Amino acid sequence: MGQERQSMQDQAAQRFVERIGPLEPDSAPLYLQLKRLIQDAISTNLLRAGEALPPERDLADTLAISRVTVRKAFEGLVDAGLLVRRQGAGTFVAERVEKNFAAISSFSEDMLARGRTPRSVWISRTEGQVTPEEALALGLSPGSAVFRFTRIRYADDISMALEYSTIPAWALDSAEAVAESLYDALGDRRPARVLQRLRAVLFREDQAQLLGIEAGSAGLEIERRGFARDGRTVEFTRSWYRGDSYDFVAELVAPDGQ
Ligand code: 16G
Repeated sequence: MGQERQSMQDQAAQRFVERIGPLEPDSAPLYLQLKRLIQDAISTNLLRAGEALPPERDLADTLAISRVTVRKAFEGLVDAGLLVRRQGAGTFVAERVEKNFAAISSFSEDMLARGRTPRSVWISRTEGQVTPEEALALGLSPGSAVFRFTRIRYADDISMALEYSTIPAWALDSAEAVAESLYDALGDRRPARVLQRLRAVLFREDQAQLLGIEAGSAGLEIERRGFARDGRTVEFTRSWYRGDSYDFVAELVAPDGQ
């Protein structure tokens, strides 16, 4: 490799290190520190989706650490879905999933539309009686029967969200009726109109463990109340989306006459 090209690559690695910030030699293991620095830079959009990372060797030289340490940090971030490797081309910041807020869609539909495979791990699937909070959200009388579903949602093998859903018993034949997609199981009772509330959240330890992310990571909680075509409330779901993987996009139009 020509000296000139090598020095340009060193400069690129140097600029990268200036952006993500320094390692601290005497604190946590270096690969964990590097992983955290890159992760923070992705969460805050300092590193953009699709951006190339410097080659492992250049980054190792610039940081004066071993290449194995850099590789370990990169591998952790590839496993977490934040970086992708492309054969022969290098390592890149993964594209974030853009969720359109102008249309009602299900998690499965969102993922399939992007060529990803939706998958869920069930935490619980139960039948019970409404809690006071659910009764208010679903407009049900005390004592009404509901189904509750708690799932970890994945795109391919990357964890994306935790979802806690409560569905009134009239809307489904049984809890087992929900296989992969709740909206498929609801069929023509799936929401035709929804009300949503968004809130910034930090993942608790137990939730972070389920998603394989660090406790305290930033996320977005979306509370959805869904109404069937006949006007009845058919869904009360709290979705906790990973803040480092999702962008929420909405098209807004000015009111008439402006
Ligand atoms: C989405 C919905 C959630 C719904 C789920 C159904 C948002 C914010 N949340 O995650 O309310 O229960 O899709 O997905 O859009 P499924 O049909 O794949 O189970």
